[in-house]
Amino acid sequence: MSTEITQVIARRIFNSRGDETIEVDIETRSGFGRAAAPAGASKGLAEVKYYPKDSVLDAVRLVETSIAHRLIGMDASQQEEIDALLHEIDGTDNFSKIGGNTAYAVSLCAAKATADSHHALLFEYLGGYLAYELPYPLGNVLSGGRHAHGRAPDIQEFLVLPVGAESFWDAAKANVAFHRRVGEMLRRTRKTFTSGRSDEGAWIADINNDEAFELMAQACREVSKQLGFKCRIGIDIAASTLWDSEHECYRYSHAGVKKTPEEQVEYVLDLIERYSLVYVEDPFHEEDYRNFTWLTKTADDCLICGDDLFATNVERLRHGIEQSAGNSVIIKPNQIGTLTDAWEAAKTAREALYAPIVSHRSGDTVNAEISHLAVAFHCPIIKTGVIEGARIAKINELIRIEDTLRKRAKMAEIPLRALTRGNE
Ligand code: 2PG
Ligand code: MG
Repeated sequence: MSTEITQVIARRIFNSRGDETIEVDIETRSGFGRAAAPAGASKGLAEVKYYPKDSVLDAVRLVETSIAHRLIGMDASQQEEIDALLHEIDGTDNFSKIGGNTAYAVSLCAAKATADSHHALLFEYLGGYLAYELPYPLGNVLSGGRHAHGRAPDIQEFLVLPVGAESFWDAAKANVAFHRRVGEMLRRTRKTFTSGRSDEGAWIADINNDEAFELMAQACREVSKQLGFKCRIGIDIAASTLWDSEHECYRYSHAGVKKTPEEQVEYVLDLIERYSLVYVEDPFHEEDYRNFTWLTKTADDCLICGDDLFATNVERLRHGIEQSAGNSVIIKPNQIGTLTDAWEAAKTAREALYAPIVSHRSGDTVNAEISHLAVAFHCPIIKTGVIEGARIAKINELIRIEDTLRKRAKMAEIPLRALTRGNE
């Protein structure tokens, strides 16, 4: 069995939004890997640059002219060496020369080719025998903000987390039931509702934030009762997309209001209390570590998660950890470029008792590597959609992983006191 790289090919394909993205194939003497990169719509400023001159074609050519020949002959299992080489060829600190998505596709592809060479699944190869915990799926139910067009809530995502589920299958089923229930409620109560859905498969409706919370709360009560275990609600405010840096305020354009940073803090805290939110992502803009710290301390039974804040960047994460800003972090490998960098961020988070949460992107592919990363990186939660092809692919892959693990499979523990006190 040999993991020596014999061929590297890159091409353009389309992501779930119909945008071009890069796909890479790597052949080793004993195996084959294929990986493609996703793309965000609400991107953090600290994310790496996706492509050289924003051109996927340029990225493909770069792989052919400057990367492939350097990889051929290397050992695909030497992940750190491969990722260091990508950094060396690029030479910038944000992958602006070769593109972070180019790096990600190559890096992930090397891991997949190695796993295949060993006849192992990706999570087994990366995580070994000790990777047997399944993450809870954090599912997107209602879309707003930059993920919707026209009239929709200002908050980007209204999410469900089936915290009481005892298996991944039950958790995934709960999210589908929840999503369906919200759809039925919208159809019953809103004449203008067309059953439209966002890129992530979440409903888009002409409702405001308050109405969205009420719908979510009602669905939460009903579905928890129907299933006999607890579901909880979360949100991704994606506050950087609401932030007006010139006037230093958050603009809720649908609601027609603006909030000062102090009002935003009060608003978020009130939402957490009123709807017993279990998860709040990016409640403040991406440079506001100070308010993240305050909220984390005050709402100590809620996951306060940094996505744009940390951008899967270990230095930003360490800066946050020093100030106890947040208690969880979104891990989107293409925000940082390589598997080694993403793993470093997840490991740093775990060591600081922050929950690492692997996440999809709004423009994604039907590939399901993040499902494997969630298990291999010991993430208690995976963030993805409830339905829609690219999301279901990730959910179904976790169902397969649970099946493969059989009796060893176990749900991961969500690090919140309120949850360890039992299934309230
Ligand atoms: C987010 C993500 C995924 P995008 O903000 O968390 O839901 O969105 O991929 O558009 O950055
Ligand atoms: Mg986000």
